[in-house]
Amino acid sequence: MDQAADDWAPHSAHWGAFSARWNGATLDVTPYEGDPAPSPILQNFTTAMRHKARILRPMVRKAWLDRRAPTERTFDQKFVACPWNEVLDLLANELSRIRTEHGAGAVYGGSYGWSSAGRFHHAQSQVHRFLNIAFGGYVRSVNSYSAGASAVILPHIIGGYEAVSRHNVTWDQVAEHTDTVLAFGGMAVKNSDVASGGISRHIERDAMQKAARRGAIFYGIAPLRDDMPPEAGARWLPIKVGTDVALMLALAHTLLVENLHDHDFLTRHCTGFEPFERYLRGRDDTTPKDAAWAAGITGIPAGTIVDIARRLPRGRTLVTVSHSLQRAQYGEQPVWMGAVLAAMLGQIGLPGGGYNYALGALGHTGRRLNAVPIPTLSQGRNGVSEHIPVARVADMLLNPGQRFEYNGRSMHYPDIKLVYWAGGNPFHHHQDINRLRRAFNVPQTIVVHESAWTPMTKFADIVLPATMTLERDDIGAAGTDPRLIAMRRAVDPIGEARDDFDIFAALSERLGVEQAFTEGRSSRQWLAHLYEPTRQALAAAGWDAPGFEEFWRRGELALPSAPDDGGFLRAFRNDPLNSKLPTPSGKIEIYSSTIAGFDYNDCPPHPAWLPSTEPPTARHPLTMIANQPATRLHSQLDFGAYSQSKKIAGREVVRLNPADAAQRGIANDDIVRLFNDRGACLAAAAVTEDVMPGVIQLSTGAWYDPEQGAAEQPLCIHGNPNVLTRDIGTSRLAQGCCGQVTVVECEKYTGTLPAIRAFDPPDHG
Ligand SMILES: Nc1nc2c(c(=O)[nH]1)N[C@H]1C(S)=C(S)[C@@H](COP(=O)(O)OP(=O)(O)OC[C@H]3O[C@@H](n4cnc5c(=O)[nH]c(N)nc54)[C@H](O)[C@@H]3O)O[C@H]1N2
Ligand SMILES: Nc1nc2c(c(=O)[nH]1)N[C@H]1C(S)=C(S)[C@@H](COP(=O)(O)OP(=O)(O)OC[C@H]3O[C@@H](n4cnc5c(=O)[nH]c(N)nc54)[C@H](O)[C@@H]3O)O[C@H]1N2
Ligand SMILES: [Mo]
Repeated sequence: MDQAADDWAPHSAHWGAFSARWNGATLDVTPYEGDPAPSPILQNFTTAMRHKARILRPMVRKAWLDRRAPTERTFDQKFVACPWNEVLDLLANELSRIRTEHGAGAVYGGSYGWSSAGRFHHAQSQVHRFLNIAFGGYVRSVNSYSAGASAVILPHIIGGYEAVSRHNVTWDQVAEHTDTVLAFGGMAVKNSDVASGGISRHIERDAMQKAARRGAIFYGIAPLRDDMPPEAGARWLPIKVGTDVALMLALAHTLLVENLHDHDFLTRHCTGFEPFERYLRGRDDTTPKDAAWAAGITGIPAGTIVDIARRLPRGRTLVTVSHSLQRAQYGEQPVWMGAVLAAMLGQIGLPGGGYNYALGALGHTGRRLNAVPIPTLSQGRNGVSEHIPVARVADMLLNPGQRFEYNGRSMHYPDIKLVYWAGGNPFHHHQDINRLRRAFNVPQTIVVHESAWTPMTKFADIVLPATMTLERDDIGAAGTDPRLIAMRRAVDPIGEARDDFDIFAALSERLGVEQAFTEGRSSRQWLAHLYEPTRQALAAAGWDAPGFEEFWRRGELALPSAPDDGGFLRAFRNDPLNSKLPTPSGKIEIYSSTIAGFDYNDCPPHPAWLPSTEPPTARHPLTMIANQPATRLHSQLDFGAYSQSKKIAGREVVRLNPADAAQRGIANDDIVRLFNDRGACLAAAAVTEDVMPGVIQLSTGAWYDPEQGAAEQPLCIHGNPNVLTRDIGTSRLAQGCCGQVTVVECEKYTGTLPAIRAFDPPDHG
């Protein structure tokens, strides 16, 4: 399966299908020809393959090898190169030791992260399969950083997260039917650039443009103007961050007092409107949640709120709520209240109307599902039952044995001795990095598979070099993309890098369970094996169903789509008695008796306005938005050409409003220091009216680069916002991540500018 040097290899990434050709030094990249709006993120590959940040050989932290006490981990610790045979022996012995002394429940294998689009060499699937089948299990994580709060609240109130976000209103319906879109958190097309497993057609921009040309009005309710694409012609409603529930309540209040709400829908399809109505009218707390009340909280004039409310019932209205709103304290509330607002309008289940949580947040949403299954690697059964909500990882490591609440249950944190990570970057994705550093100093051993020297690898004990996607063959597929891509190898693996699968196969052999892990198949045989269920389903339905070799030769395969049927919400609308929702009442729950039974004051039994416990203050007057980056996927390939081209003096760019900049004497391209009580970082300023006053935006993904020699709170000299964010759960209900917003102050930085070291390999003998 090797490529001849001048061949274009079809391939795929989470940010798009493409072809690649190695020219001996860099990679030529051509987007998939059928993609109407390919993502510029593809260009990060061009210079990445032989970058100095790549890991060439297995490495072991010197102090860990010596087992000297104390062995506090740092970001500039020394490593020693170790031949594969030795490092695999060492690791197999360490895994056996931990299992004998502490049991499999002392291993944290949550290993959150996106890794690569290929469905076989998907690092997270591989590490989970290895720990389950070859090791006997591990402490796992549940839910995601993406949808931590919504994945837990949605099933209580309307239905499963996947169904509500991915099998609901499509972009075709929006283009054709929708008159008004209330986009809470916007629908930035830089976000739908990305879809896990790959994406062959970026359709969002065209669909919004088509709707706008038809006369549809998009309200971009967000702190940034560019949370909506220009093609949507959106009306920008800059809203104070974290106050969306107040606006939603005021819209609902106006509908109620002007009798514009759909009584019939509320009676037949919903439960619990009465207690919510009391709250809305302020019967118990003497505060009606009306437009004047909300204006003071949101910064949106009362007249505007009333006008918008009156428009909503006049045509087909869609309410969307982005992931970002729930990646914040009390994030359950906007997700719930968005559904209740849509329920009052009575359009849930109609084409292009109702409620679609997270429409446009990723390239999976607003599309038809495939009619056939995609290749999926089985992860086996986990012998350990203990788990944590994923964003509680630092709490777990710091507080073994401590009890915590989650979704109505009282649980406790396990005592973790070994952490195994493959395909994720916690020092990218987790909040409050200074706290995370303390947490990752607790386990005895940290093992990481990576293709590049991320901060997580520099902090680890055993670092195993993994191939990058373009260095191996795989199959790219997603449940809402109509193309299966033969991801052919385009470049030879760098240095001694190995596929994650090969690493786990070699470890399984040392643990005496190689056959169980590999099932006797080579990588090539696995690809053919994983392809087979898709082929069989295609053949059974009479579709083009070539054998694996033929698929591989062609480079891609069309998959049929299921009908655009509105999913379970359409069925429920049409027949609420026979197509009940999977909630306790079978209806939309405006009041949840289940949640009432949990008795959580941080997640009341109906949606409510709960202000953040960390509001802006005189010391930290700015609200920082740490949103998804436009120039890469999270922290992946931050050293790549496109991501680097958008930095200023090598620093990540922070955007702020001219008024806030002027107050602080900050001009374009100035280096600034952002700080709060948790930490500080540098970034390069871009002054723009596209950011509302009082808000400062620093996207995630710049690799953490702590100033050398500093103590508890080193300055990140590159611009990682997670040195500033808060490491708390959204509420006791979901315990989701709160990374999206925090409060900071910002000042011009006049010190000497340290050189960026984030992409340098560590010191090694
Ligand atoms: N402040 C703040 N923080 C956030 C967010 C936010 O909004 N604000 N968003 C959160 C969200 S939604 C998410 S999903 C997370 C994302 O967090 P992550 O998924 O952890 O971020 P990535 O940078 O995608 O990390 C993937 C890693 O896998 C590695 N990798 C790629 N391919 C392979 C492979 O084949 N093998 C191996 N072994 N490794 C591979 C890459 O080099 C990279 O380091 O971040 C979260 N963090
Ligand atoms: N290019 C690119 N695209 C991506 C990703 C990436 O790394 N790069 N990551 C993908 C992943 S894993 C995920 S989960 C999704 C995440 O999808 P989202 O969470 O929706 O994306 P974000 O860009 O973090 O946030 C969207 C916008 O919400 C706005 N916002 C923040 N707080 C508030 C608020 O309180 N109220 C209102 N009204 N608006 C607010 C911000 O201005 C922000 O730009 O994105 C995906 N798409
Ligand atoms: Mo995410």
